[in-house]
Amino acid sequence: MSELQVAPGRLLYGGEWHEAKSGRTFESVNPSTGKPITKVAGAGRDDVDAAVAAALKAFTEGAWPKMSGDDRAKCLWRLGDLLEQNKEEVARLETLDSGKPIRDTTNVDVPYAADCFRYFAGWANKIHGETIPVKGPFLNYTRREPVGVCAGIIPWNFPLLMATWKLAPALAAGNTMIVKPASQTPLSALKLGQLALEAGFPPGVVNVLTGSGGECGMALVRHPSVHKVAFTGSTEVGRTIMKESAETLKRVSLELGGKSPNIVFADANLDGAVRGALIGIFYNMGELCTAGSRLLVEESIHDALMDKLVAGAAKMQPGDPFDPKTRVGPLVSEEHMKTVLRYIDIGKSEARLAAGGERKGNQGYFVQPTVFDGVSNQMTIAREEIFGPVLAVITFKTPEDAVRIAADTPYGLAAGVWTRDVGKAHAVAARIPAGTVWVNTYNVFDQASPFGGYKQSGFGREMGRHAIELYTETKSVWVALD
Ligand code: TAP
Repeated sequence: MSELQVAPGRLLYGGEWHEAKSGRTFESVNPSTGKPITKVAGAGRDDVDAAVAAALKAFTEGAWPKMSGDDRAKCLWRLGDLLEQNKEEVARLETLDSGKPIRDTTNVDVPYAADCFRYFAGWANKIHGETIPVKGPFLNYTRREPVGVCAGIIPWNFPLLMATWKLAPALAAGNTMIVKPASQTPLSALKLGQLALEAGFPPGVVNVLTGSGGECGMALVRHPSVHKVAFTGSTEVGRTIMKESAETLKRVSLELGGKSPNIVFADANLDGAVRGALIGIFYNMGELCTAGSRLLVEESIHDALMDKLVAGAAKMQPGDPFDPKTRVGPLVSEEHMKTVLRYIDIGKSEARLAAGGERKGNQGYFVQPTVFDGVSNQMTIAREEIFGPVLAVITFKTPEDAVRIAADTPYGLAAGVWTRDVGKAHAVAARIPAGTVWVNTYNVFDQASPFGGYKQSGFGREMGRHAIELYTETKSVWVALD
């Protein structure tokens, strides 16, 4: 892997690479083998102070927020192009660090990230306010201005893409940002920082700090000169971030966990629904906030669907993520694998194991695609986010029943509805409290379409014009006309 140059061991801020002030480093581990890949710097509070100072200087004194939207757009577009030009290297890095299959990092993560930078390049010169017809001899208009220094705190399941979803709109709107990747998967963010320098972003505009959530992440959240925190990760950490941000009243957006219902009605195209159920839960090893982890099946088609589902799950055995044919790789870490296996044990005691249920091999963190049947919505495996390849099948009798079970969760990130009845599809989609509802499909995304959660899945919408709103403030200007 010598040709994978990722500036390991260093932090990016103020346009330069720095050692951690404490000299601390930590290892990033290859989840396919359990062996270390490289060491990266462990940023502490002093490093956060230095990076925030650089980002603040770039925001208050630098060219970036004052630059024309056209010029900002050119930088964003160049970064998209550079990602595309370096697609193979970035995809390999992401696969090595996270265990995501190379076919996904090559065909989804990197191209989607490139597209996202280009999409938001298109917004950079279209961010404007309104003229408002107020009473009296006044001209009143609004301006949409960047928020300031933003911190993007990133999970390990889509390391490059989640960093991009935050950076692209923040930069388009004229903010500066510090990205903190997850400790398990720091490498693609470092690569992104390197490409951002090459794309010509001024010093201090794009900064990357590797370090632990408890220390580096928390220092960013508490820092008085960080004006906004954009977080994707667990609901538990999201709650902590919200509490800690209250002290400095930061703008906060949270994309959190899910326990998404995927509802199959008896009139659905059964093969399509089974494909959707398999992709819904096993894509990205189930390490997906939108994972369709509760499969709600109308009672009359249960047996027919289960036969196909179990056969499909058996075909999705995990394997070497660098093999282009592999669709399911290892889980991200030993700790996470143990958590998932613990949930599988709980499932075995609560419900009927229909497929999988074991670790695969004893090297790397591979877990078989697992299906539990006869699940009730009150069981632990139906209530808690497992974030792994574990599906809970629950039956229902009527559409009312389906909607009630679907909504009976603290989460509200996504849902799927499978039916040939167009009226039922729209009615059910309207009644499910979730930020995204897919009808006769699952896990499709586009940078133009807003994404985010209801309830304990968070708030704020990433992507589309909604993301520009997340990264701008509205100023109202009054001008006396007499
Ligand atoms: P978390 O453990 O929540 O970690 C996410 C990020 O927060 C990491 O960078 C982590 O750093 C950092 N962090 C941890 N504690 C922190 C603290 N006290 N203050 C500031 N930052 C802190 O989540 P994860 O395990 O990486 O990701 C899985 C979770 O993310 C799942 O719940 C999943 O549903 C959710 N997720 C949601 C979405 C959307 S869009 N809603 C998308 C992807 C994932 P360290 O790595 O150093 O701990």
